[in-house]
Amino acid sequence: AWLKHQTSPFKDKDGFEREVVRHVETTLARSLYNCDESAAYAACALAFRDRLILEWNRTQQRQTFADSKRVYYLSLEFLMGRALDNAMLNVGQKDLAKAGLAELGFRIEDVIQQEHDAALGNGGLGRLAACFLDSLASLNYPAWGYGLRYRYGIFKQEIIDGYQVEVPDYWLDFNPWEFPRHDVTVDIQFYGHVVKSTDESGKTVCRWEGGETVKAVAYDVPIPGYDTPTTNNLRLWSSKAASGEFDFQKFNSGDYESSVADQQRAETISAVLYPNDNLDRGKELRLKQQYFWVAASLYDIVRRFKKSKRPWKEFPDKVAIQLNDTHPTLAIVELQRILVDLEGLEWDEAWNIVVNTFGYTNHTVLPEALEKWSVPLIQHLLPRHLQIIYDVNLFFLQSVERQFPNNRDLLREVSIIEESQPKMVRMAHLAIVGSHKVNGVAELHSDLIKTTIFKDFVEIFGPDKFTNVTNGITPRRWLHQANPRLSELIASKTGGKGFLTDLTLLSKLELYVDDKEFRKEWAEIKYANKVRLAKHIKATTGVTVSPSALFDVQVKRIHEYKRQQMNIFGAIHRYLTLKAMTPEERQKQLPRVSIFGGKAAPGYWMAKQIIHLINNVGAVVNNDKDIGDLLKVVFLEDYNVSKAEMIIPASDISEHISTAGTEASGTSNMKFVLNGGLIIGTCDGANIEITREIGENNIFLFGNLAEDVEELRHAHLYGQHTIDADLARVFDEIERGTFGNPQDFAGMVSAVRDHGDYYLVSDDFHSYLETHALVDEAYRDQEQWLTKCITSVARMGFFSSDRCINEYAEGIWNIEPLVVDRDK
Ligand code: DL6
Repeated sequence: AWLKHQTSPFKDKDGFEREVVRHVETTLARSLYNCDESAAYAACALAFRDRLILEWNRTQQRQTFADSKRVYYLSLEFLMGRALDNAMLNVGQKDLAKAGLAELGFRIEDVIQQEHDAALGNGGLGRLAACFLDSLASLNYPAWGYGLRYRYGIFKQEIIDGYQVEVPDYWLDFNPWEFPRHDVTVDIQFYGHVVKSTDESGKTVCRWEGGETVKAVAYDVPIPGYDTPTTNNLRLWSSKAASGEFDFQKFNSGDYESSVADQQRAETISAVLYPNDNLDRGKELRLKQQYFWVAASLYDIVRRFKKSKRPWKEFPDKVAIQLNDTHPTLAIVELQRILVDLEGLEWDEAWNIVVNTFGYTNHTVLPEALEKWSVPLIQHLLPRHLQIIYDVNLFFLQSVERQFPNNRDLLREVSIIEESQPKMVRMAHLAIVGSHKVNGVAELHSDLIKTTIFKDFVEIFGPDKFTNVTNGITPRRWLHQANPRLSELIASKTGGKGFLTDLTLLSKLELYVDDKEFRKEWAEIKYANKVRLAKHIKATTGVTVSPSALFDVQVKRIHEYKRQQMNIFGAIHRYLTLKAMTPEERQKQLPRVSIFGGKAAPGYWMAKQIIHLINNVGAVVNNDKDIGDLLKVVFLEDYNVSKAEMIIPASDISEHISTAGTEASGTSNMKFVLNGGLIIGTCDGANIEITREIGENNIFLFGNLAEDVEELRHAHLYGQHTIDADLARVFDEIERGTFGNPQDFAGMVSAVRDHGDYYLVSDDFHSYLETHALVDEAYRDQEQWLTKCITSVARMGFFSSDRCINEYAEGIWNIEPLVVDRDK
């Protein structure tokens, strides 16, 4: 609807081409005769960027004049992927660009492929933040994202001789999507000491002095909404030495190395993304990153608020800040410091403002991922913040004591400070105490946090402070962009592209589930997507796979709790079963391709073993003449957002098989179903709500329930457990050396067999195999399978990140969209 009022699109194909040529010849200083695909990408991106800038500026002006409440989404990770395709689709001009590029001699697909992924995140948490930015803009909410501009995003993964090798991801050599704001800088202080004094009225005043200063420089990235002029801002901070480029005095005296040392030390802060997913390592540089980023962001937010000249008590009426996990929790302390130390508010008045401003999203119950920082480290780096944390804790514990007198156990449990050696600051506790709402990311997860890790806080604050917002995904990227033909087919049956902004319209597809032509086209699209993936597999791994085989996909970070080990043990079991068959029996089996992808954190030894085993199994199985097409095992290198856009639409069945109660939500499960693939999964995270929406008949659930996990683990510890017989066969084969040196996999095997099987692989293995047998059986009936796929897509309306953002807006942020009326 907006397009007809749009003021900044290309008028026509010729207008677009003229802009591309202009950028090639002037901005890039190249002639059209040596314009390759990478130059065509650069020029095309610059041409679209020029258009975005106009709407971006107008959006910021509009939001400022309207003086409406804004939400600020603080996330240490934004896993954005590529921007050009998204920008073209969101402004509704991809077809025009395709035609224009074709006239200039380029295929749009090849041009799009030139772009480097913006990979400033590890996995689900960072990608969720990116989906949220898309929904916030598409729904016209006044919103800013704040993050760090890492010079190196998540590493690139190469597989060499079956092992993961990490390569740095320098993604900034050409990035047309960011705008350095050299005029928007903030000095960030570290170390130093606190000076106490008394003012004229006798009040104690604290001042943080000394230490060192680092400069934060803003880089802005436009976030275009879909079919709306709203273009929001993602502000990423980069660190620089506060004192300028380098120390001239040292340079002049010949001390060249130390003349640049300050500069290098400062730049280290935003140099690299920590490559851990669901793991807290407690490194000083990470804490520096966190404070650097939240301090710069808060300075910026406060500066914007102060321009309005409103009284401080109105701050929460104009500002909502969402903490994406505990990484930005220091923002709570920083705002309290600003209000009390710098603005002179009384403690209670300030604290009231703070609590009403912040919301905290928890994304995990895994103990190893819950952040804690050592008190001595905070004392050293942020001395005034530590004092504030202690005061917050004191007042909190005093109130708990009043509510539950003489309960020392409770005080110890909920204290922000853990009385360990050294003492630790529990960031989740600080985030809960300093926020007005705490949410989990799927129903089971939100229930679990209320009954396990945060149960005492529910007693203290009451249940209303704790809520659930089930995650969602943007249908623009994860359907329209990733699977354009399916998107078009859906549009043709649901009355146009409206489903892209109201995903519940997918339900209309159920009317066509028996429509022959529709079904035929649906099946053709899936097949074409599989052919495309098969080509990629051949090109990158050398393995030939048949697009008619069942494509079984597990792509996500490699983690024991996600249980890729169970998947590869299952594939070994399948291989052994096939080997034991007569050729006649084999002929009756269903061909399958087991596709894996995902990165292991560089220091996660077990995850690296899993990758190695997958590759070694592939090397054996894929070259076994007895097996042929019946089983292929492939590991796709360097899984990232743009690869996901190709892999997900090609899946028949995907695996979401975490130990029950460990995966907070998962979001790729939603992406796979939305693209017409079925899933095999445990009763965990959002799988449960997906089942409720699409129906039990359309999903393959297996395994123990979250409520049984504790008892099973207990049984393992006391030796009341025998290993599953099929799994024992698999282990025997590994130990026989069939898949390479058994020593390489001894850790994986013994974790399950001898060391408590914490992730319950053995407990779930039997039902996992049985359920895969059901998958085979179901896939043989292609007509039934297709019905399941179409029905499932029709029922996925709930999982749009638009629904999710509307829930946050209403239940947590109390913000309204700023609707744009171009007719006025
Ligand atoms: O909420 C987004 C995403 C969930 O879908 C995943 O289930 C969950 O594992 C992930 N959590 C984290 C936690 N990391 N930290 N800290 O990445 O969040």
